[in-house]
Order: sequence, then C-alpha cells, then structure tokens
Amino acid sequence: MRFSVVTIFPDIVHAYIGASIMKRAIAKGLLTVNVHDLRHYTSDRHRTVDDYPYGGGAGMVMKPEPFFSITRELWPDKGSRKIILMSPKGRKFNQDIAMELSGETRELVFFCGRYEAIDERVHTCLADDELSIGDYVLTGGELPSLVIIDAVTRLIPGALGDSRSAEYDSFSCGLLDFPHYTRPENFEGMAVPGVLLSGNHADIDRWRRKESLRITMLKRPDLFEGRKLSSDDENIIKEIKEDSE
Ligand code: 9D3
Repeated sequence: MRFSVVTIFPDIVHAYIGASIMKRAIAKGLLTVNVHDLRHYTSDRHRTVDDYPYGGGAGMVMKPEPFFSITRELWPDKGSRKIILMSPKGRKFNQDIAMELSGETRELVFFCGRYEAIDERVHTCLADDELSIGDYVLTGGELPSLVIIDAVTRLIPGALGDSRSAEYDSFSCGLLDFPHYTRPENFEGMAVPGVLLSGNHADIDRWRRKESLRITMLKRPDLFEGRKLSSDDENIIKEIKEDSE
C-alpha cells in the first residue's frame, strides 16, 4: 500500500509513522509512506502557502498554486493516484471507508490543510475524495490523515502481529467488544468471571457474545440500526432483558 501526505508540518507526520505499528509494516515492505513539505512547491522567496480571503473575513486561505504544482510534478497521471483532501466538509470516515481504502491499488495522496480553508479550486479540480474524521474542530488535516493511514494499515494482511485480532475487532463485526481479563484471577477482591476459567469454549463464546450484545445495547444502541440479528442473538437479547428485571 502506498500513501503520500502533503503538509506544511512534515515533522508531525514523521513523528507518528516512525514510532508505531506503521513502522513495522514499512519495515516489512507492506507499506510506503512519503511525506512532502508543501513549502517546497512554492515559487516565491518567502515560500508563501496562504493568503487573504477574497470577499474578506477572518482567517487565511491556503493558496492553490503549491497544491497544483506538487500534483503536476509528482502525480501527473490521474489514473494512478487518488487525492484525498482532509476537510471538515468531507464524508465522515469509518471502518467501511477504511476497508474500501485498503483495497486501493492507486497511491493514496492526503492533502492536509491549515488555517481557515483551502482554495476551493483544490477541492473541485484536484480532490478525488474529501474525508473528515468526525464532528469536532482540529487545527489541521495532519492528525486526521494519520488516523486514516493507521486504520487502513492495520487492515493490510500481515501488518498486525496477530492477524486474528483484526477479524474479531469491534466495528468490523458491528458490535462493541466484550470485557477482557488477564492475571491475577482475583485482583483486590475483584474476581474474573468463572466461565472464563471453565475451559468450556462453547460457554465462553456464548458469554462473550452476550456481553458484546449487552454493552452495545447499553452504550451504542445506534449500532443495531439497519442490522438483522440472528435468532441466536435474539434469544441472547431476551435473556439479557430478563437478567435486568
Ligand atoms: C467555521 C469554519 N471552520 C470549519 C469547522 C473552519 C475550519 C476549522 C478547522 C477549517 C479547517 C480546520 C482544520 N481542520 C481540518 O483541516 C480537518 C478536520 C477537522 O477539523 N475535524 C475533523 N476532521 C478533519 S479533516 C481535516
């Protein structure tokens, strides 16, 4: 998988990719992340990347020229790149989009903005997609692009130490995770649920499924919307409701 990040703060991006699961995937040759300093693609003496907004108003706008210039220089072929503009106006990133991106054969190029906005012509003429990571205001697109690269990287087969943990993940199966315990069996009077010590794997699987359903009903009932439950799950949910009576 090939990623590029275009930013005026390359250090932020290097700091994370040099110290994470991504570092391992890069070492294994499964992943390439190139970081490009947008200022290198300016042409004035001051390496200007922003300017005042036409029409007035607060804040600065990122100029179009450096984005067009880097695109023409590094990704002239439209067919072999997908430019993703990080923007609060983008579609909201989720696990489905992570899976969609993990199947890409094109290089994924992330454009990160700072200041109030990026010139609209970058949105309309260069971006193939626009992504947000959620409804809160950050100072730029660098962290969002790292969030997305991180989520996509762990879907690359072989990138995780244990490939099993990916398939059992919450969200990829649509439910929240069940509770986990490790030693000691009794910690300051708080005991591990007996079923987990029973060695009966059918019982353990059912307990875990029940706890996943219980915690999802309690904390994220929205995750059930538009989901068809199996009759097994329906029965477990009945049981959960009876338990709480
Ligand atoms: C009132 C106008 N603001 C929009 C909410 C302007 C604005 C604020 C902050 C425009 C850009 C930014 C910087 N944020 C991003 O570049 C960004 C972002 C985010 O702030 N939240 C979630 N996802 C993303 S992706 C890029």
